Amino acid sequence: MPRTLTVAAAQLGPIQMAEPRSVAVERMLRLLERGKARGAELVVFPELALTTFFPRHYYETIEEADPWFETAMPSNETAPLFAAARKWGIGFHLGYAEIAEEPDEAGRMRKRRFNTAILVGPEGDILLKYRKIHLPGHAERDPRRSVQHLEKRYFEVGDLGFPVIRAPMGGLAGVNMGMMICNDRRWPESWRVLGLQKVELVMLGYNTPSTNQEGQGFEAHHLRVFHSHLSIQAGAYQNSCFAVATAKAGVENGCELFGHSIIVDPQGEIIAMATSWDDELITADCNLDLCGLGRASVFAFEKHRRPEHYGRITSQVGAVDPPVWERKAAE
Ligand code: CDT
Repeated sequence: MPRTLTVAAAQLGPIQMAEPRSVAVERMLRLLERGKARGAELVVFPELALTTFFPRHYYETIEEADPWFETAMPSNETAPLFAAARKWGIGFHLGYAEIAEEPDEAGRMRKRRFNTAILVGPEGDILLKYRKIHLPGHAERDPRRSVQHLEKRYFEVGDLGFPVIRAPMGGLAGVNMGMMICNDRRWPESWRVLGLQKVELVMLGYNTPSTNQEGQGFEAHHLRVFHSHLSIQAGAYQNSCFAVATAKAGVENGCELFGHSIIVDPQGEIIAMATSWDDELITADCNLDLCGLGRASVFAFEKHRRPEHYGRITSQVGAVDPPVWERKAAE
């Protein structure tokens, strides 16, 4: 019997600033119901799924942005998602902005803000939490940009690493599941840390502008989606896992985000893709045994990895100049 899990990417169309969480949750419940009808056992919602992508808006004090954050999970507003998961026996992945009253690295209790995702099991338990590590953008208002990307202002770097959990999902007794969020997908380090924990299914949500907002050189529009897919397909292939990558798409208060949510198999092939930039559910039956092929051959880590030569990856952040070649004096 193959170990098959039916997964869904529940892409969301735009959420405008004025739209309350209850509207987003109502739309997500409809997608969950559609997922149930199509046999999905695990539904993946996007990054910051409950609100507009607020880091594009500048607030002088960070506290002014607090209304975009959740202080509890579940909350009154999100409880219906947990109830639906229990009623239909479906797991789900949800991205949201989190405020936690927690000790920091120095042991000081304070309000901490993260770009977070959780994995909820079919009985409504939170099985896994991840806090985004690769925060893109900038911390101060950038007058050169027409649209801001202030994730470095509103969020701290995640402190939970890239965790993987083995838990029952759908009809399977144990599935190795891990998460990353949006920009993390562009960094092979994120994938490898999950791969080193035998991840079988990576879930990720994203909010990606469909044009380059930085205005530092030309980037053709089609490359935006290409780079997203390239990163996800490479990550899945090189770590022999499935990936479900779900967008928030469409025009939010004049700012366009691309869709093209995908489900990718361990060969790196796209096995389902969204075609709209609106609420849309795509599904795929994932035979998790397919993760075994790469792991037993080209990506048998235990046989082929050479960590003694990878020191720079963890000891160095920026790139350094190589030595300059010089002709050796004739002997
Ligand atoms: N949300 C998020 O992380 N977005 C970034 C935009 C960066 S622009 C290349 C992303 O990597 O998609």
